[in-house]
Amino acid sequence: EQRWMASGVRLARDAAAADERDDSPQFLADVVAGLSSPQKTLSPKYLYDARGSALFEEICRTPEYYPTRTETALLREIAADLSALIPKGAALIEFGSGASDKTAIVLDAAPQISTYVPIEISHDALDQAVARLAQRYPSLDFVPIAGDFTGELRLPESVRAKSAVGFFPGSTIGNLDPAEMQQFLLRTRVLLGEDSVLLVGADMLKDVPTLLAAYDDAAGVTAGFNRNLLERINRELGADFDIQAFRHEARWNAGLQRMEMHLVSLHDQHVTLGGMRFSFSQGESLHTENSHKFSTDSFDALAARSGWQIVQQWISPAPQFAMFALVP
Ligand code: AVJ
Repeated sequence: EQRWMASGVRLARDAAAADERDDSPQFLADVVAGLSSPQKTLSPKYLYDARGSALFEEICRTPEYYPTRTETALLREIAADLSALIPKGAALIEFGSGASDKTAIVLDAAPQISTYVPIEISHDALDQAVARLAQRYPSLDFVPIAGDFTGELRLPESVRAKSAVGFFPGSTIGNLDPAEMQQFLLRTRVLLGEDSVLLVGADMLKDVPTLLAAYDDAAGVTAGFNRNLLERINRELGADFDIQAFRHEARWNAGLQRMEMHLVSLHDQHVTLGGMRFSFSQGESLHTENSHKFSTDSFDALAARSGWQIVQQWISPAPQFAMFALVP
């Protein structure tokens, strides 16, 4: 037990060290490209450094941010149904596992799971989650993967030999663009194989005030989470963003059925980064995240064009949040 735990944690750290070398030039290139486009934009994956991951956990505890507690309650409610879909000896592969808070609900309901494969971009979050779950599930095998779940992934042979159950909760899928959602689902079908099941949590369309409040909580935690991206750019890339000169804004985009987070410049200003100068005019925004909201029809259409079909679905009472079970 101690042996696999130690090796699992070491695996994650080795990957972390490799990633830190490789990530920084990519981060710089992505930020420069994003600040150079007419609508300035940054990838939401960069919100999740150690501080951003901690702030996201704090968002989940605000009264306004309903998705996490709604999905958690839904998972508890349907745990026996989920267990019935999971074969004996299966590997549970979680995409963007974060603190792995919801995983225990599935693991408790489905003791037939032999292996847990968390895939997470934040190395700190991954290490902490594995250490915590390893104590609670001493006979479970852990194969942590530190990395970006939208990138090219390969599973070790020991995992590929097992039935795969994909787990993608949190409506993280909603952070992707429609083309990226399709690409992720197509790749995941290849990764998990023909006999797999993929469990996807998706936040549903609802009244706009509920959505706006969820992405702009009164205590300002979401605002801090959004601004942390600028702090990270200053820290890691040596930029000189004046953090106080940007305000957090949550917007509902009705045409594209998504919540958007922006950082809006309070006045005309310049930012320097990597020897380049970027100008912001007063009121100009930097777009930092999309959270698409779904209907059963829109999710069904997404699955159909991405090589999957819905075999079962569960939807909570309002505020509606859904869990979809997909098969190839
Ligand atoms: C966990 C990424 C799905 O989009 O609702 C929370 C992130 N952003 N508040 C979401 C988030 C602002 C969250 N995801």
